[in-house]
Amino acid sequence: MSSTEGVIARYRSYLPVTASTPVVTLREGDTPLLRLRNIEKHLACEAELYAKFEGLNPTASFKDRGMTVAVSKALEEGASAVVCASTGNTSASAAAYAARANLKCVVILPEGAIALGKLAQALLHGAKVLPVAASFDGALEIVRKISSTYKITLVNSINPYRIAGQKTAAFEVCDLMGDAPDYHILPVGNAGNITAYWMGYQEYFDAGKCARKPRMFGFQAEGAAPIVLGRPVEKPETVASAIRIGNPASWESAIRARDESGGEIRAVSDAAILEAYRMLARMEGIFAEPASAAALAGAIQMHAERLLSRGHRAVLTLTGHGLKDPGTALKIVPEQKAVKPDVESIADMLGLKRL
Ligand code: AN7
Repeated sequence: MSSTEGVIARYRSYLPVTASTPVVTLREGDTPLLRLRNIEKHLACEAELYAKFEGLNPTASFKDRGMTVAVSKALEEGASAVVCASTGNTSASAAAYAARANLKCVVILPEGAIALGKLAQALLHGAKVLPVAASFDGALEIVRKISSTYKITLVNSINPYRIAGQKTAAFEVCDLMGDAPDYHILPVGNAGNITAYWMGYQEYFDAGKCARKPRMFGFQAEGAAPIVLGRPVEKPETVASAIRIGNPASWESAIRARDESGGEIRAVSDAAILEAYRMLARMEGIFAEPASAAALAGAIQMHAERLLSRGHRAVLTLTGHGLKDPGTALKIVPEQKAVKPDVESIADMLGLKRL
């Protein structure tokens, strides 16, 4: 079936849907896999680096792959409302898919900690947005309790339908490359996505659709690295607000993905994240959000340790679009000053030579 019909239509036989499941889709998935040749050259990296740019999903993050399945199943099961906690992207995606399904959507957000674009999305799609004076982890705790006590369906990634939908990204990587890569590198927050990719690669391998499985390398931000530290972080802090998470819900399954694949979960600094963020934009024309850039910061760290060698292929998931968080971009570029609206002085300033 055509890839332009969304991930449920494309990968139906791998997903927990039946002929009677009402499919709620915005035609998510089918995102590009882009070779990062300029960055390879700049780093003198002999391995091939590819970016799976998930910022090109309908609400501009990878969350849409899981949300199409979670919201379709919620509708099938007769729900009238969905709820999630979020660092931003889950709320934007839940709000959009709920709008399309005529479901109410409630989002509980850590107050003042959400990138502007994501907040605008949730609000404009008509979600009931409730900021709380808590971290993401505190917000998730509330959502768990509400959904286990009241009639409202949880659509965070503890909902297994979310993970099922998100595993389709691994299928797409294999379909596009002809096999699984040697390494799959991605940011880790609540740890749903690393869980989902590993599930996807395993299922594709078992189905004979790929001949190998990648080593999974997950990267947390240094100030929000509970899995790396081996204990929850009470006050997670990082410029990458999407992964400002101190007690990931899918902790155990992330560790399984790491260990079963022979991979690692590591940390990268905010400085390295911002450097990678800038590199993607300037060297490759890819505007990804800061959390996504943690994947490239991770690849750079692996390259420095000579983990990526000639003949290796590494896929980096760039989880969300940079337009979600224009504030961070504007903070790290030179301030713009107005110039005189005069051709001669602008040409002078640019050092242009006359024809
Ligand atoms: C851009 O939206 O947790 O490890 O509430 O938005 O699967 O949590 C977002 C997470 C990486 C981490 N990159 O993925 C939320 C939320 C971006 C993200 C992650 C998120 P997980």
